[in-house]
Amino acid sequence: MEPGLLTIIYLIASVTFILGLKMLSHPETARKGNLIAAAGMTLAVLGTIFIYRDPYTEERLHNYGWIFGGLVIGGIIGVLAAKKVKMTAMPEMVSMFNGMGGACAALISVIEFNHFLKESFVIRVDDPLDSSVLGQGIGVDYGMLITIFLGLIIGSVSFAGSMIAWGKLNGKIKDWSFKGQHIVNLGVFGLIVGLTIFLISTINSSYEIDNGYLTNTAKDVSIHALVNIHTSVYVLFYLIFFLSLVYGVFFVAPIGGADMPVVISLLNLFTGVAAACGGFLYGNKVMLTGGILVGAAGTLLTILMCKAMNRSLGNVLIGSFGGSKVAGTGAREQGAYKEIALSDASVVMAYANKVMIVPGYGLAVAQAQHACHELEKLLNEKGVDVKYAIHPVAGRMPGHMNVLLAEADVNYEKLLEMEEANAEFPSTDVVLILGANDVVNPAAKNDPASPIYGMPILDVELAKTVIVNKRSMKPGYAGIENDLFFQPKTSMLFGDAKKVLQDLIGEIKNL
Ligand code: TAP
Repeated sequence: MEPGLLTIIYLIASVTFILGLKMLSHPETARKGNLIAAAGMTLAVLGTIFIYRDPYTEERLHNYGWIFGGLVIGGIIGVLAAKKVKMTAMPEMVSMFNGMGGACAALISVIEFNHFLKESFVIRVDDPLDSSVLGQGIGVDYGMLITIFLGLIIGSVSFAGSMIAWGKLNGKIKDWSFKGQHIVNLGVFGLIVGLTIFLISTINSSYEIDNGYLTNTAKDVSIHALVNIHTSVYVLFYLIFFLSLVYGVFFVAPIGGADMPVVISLLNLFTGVAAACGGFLYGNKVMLTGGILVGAAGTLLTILMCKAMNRSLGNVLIGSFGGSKVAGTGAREQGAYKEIALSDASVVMAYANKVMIVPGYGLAVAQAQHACHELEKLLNEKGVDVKYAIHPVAGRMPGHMNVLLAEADVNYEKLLEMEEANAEFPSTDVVLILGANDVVNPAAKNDPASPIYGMPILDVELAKTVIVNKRSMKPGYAGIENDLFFQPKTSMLFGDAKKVLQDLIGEIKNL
């Protein structure tokens, strides 16, 4: 049972998780929110290690060597990974860490399944020799068994899927699919569900068949020993484990690269639910709360991202958007584009009333956020009103641009969300696009054959002049050409974003 102190600790930890999540929704409070939630988690972990008692045996945890060994090794890996990771590789890391959560949940189920067979039945047998006691209170704890299987299946899918997502995001794994894959996926899923139902009923019948046997035999015979006769129980259990891993791979492998953020957020949801199963198994309220919060946050984020791209979740999972196939405008003849010299670009901006900067993935690659802020300040000194138009999926993770610009101390008030920015473009003199591509691609509005058709975009072409900075005419993440670059209003300013911004700053200073 949980002593009162532990209940209070868990309550405090749960409150810090909720507070932390709330604070993460604003760049100014995000760091603090993260620290508060981490402090709450530390408190919950220490409380569990030193105060928690097993609900059946009333024993405290005792494997301190293993526990602290794991904590230290995991802590060191976590700190090093967090320090080393580049901002552009954050989605990969999120995916990897999410996968580890899924693996933990699956392993908890593996361990608890063994405990279940060994202990859960026996605990309920008061006296195997007294036939009057047998049959009363003995039986299969279905709630626990179903939770174990849910944790196993969801955790394994989340682990395997996250590993594939990780490989895709860092370019090590290519999109992979075969004809009829969705049918095969459905088949594997059906098999997992069927085997699980069969196994649960097998465990139940093992007990019932052996019930009479138990009544007539020696007192040392435990149900575990009887269930153990059926090694097929274990074989089936590990088969379900294996098939769930296969399903995780098959589920994520065909999904296009540009849809990975939605998939990662969906896998996050899975890990949350799998962790909540662990909390349920251990009767651990803080684990349950943490899992539910992760699951809820993952659900909301998945819905929000689908909305930002104007697509249904089904379409994301089956549509293969952003995959290796280049469709739509990619095949069309684009005509000519024009370039603008640095000096001309600096004059156009310095004498504008209003400049809107559109940051994209390239800004993060170039680490040009500080130079960008410097340009903004310089233009402000010249009386130019400068704002930023933030597309919800610009970059490679939700909030990527917000985090990047917050790092350079850009005033949060200057960041306009897509709808606000779109309302301001008609009154904007110059749009400066810094390493963005898909999020300003008009094909999303006017080319039904395009894989990004239907995704809301920043309507930059409504402004008077559009300057696009990128290094070449190569496509962006979705792998498709961009009509915007060939429009009469648009001029290309080629080069690495940081270098171009520094040069622009130099030019404007000399005006
Ligand atoms: P992208 O469409 O990927 O375009 C980025 C552009 O930056 C590229 O065309 C590239 O052109 C340019 N670039 C790269 N390095 C540069 C550098 N050093 N200096 C200047 N430019 C550079 O980016 P976006 O417009 O931000 O759109 C994001 C895309 O990623 C969407 O398709 C979205 O669905 C997807 N996605 C989003 C997320 C989230 S949640 N944000 C996660 C994963 C994927 P050059 O090579 O010619 O320089």
